[in-house]
Amino acid sequence: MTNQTILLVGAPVDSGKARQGCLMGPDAYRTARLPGALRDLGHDVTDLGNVAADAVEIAPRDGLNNLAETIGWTQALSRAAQAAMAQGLPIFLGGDHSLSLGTVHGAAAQAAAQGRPQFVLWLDAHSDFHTCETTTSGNLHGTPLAYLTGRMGFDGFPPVPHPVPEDQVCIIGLRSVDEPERQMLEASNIRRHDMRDIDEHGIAKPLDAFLDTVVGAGGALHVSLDVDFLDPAVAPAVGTTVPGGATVREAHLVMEMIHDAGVMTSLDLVELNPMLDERGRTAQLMVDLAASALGRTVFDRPTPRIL
Ligand code: 6HN
Ligand code: MN
Ligand code: MN
Ligand code: MN
Repeated sequence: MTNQTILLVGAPVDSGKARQGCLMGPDAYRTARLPGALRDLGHDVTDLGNVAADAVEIAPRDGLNNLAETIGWTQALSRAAQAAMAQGLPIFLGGDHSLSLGTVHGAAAQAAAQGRPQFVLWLDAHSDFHTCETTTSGNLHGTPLAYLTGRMGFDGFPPVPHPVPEDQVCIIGLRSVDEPERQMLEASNIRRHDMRDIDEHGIAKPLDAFLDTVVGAGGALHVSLDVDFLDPAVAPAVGTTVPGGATVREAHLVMEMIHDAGVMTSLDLVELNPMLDERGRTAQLMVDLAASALGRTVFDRPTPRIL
């Protein structure tokens, strides 16, 4: 396989929801040996350390939690994403899913500068398609796909000059969608595959169709992997578990197919809360999935170390 230049960018974002702990995610991935796992595959890996949020002053808004802080992260991570993408393939070590407000914003700007269409694969139990007006939890980790596709209702956030076209977004793993999200999704061209769809038809077919579109368009693909895409039985370390998620092999197959398509240009690992983990097993699984997306095959897998 071809060696890639990989930049690890820590994004210890914890402002997107009430339960704290995702700020420890970047160090959990380092401790679970993400850099070593990628170097073992022959990649050139640089850890750029953690990004810090911009200081933003904006009046709090009723019903929205940690608005100023989340805007500060969005600005800082958009810049960090653009800078890292000019050097290689960034992996953003989250942090909760509100970090994608910034990472995809920056990725889309970089793709536009290169004249490439931006595609987004969202692996999640949730659609994260609320606006600041429709959210009932007030948790901004439930909003990035609405922001990034250019919806109204994000006053105070950076403008979105390069919205990702709806038909270039694919969500896989859905099993928890709020009513306003459902209505907006049904009125949209976002491609979406819920767990029933996966049960009936398998995960490979819809993914293959999406990847073929990306390849055909010469697109840049941002992959956003939420821990809760996985079944809570195998990935307990997340605050928003929903039963009935992807199996270990389904998730690896997704990552292996992404690698084979050769189109991934940036990756988020989000929502890991190490406080909720069991002996690091969720962090380890996320590291293994990232390795699959970067070329590890079944035959490369060593006998697991006993931790
Ligand atoms: N995530 N729809 C719920 C809410 O609070 O808006 C859950 C959001 C989950 C966010 O998956 O990153
Ligand atoms: Mn999410
Ligand atoms: Mn989720
Ligand atoms: Mn194909």
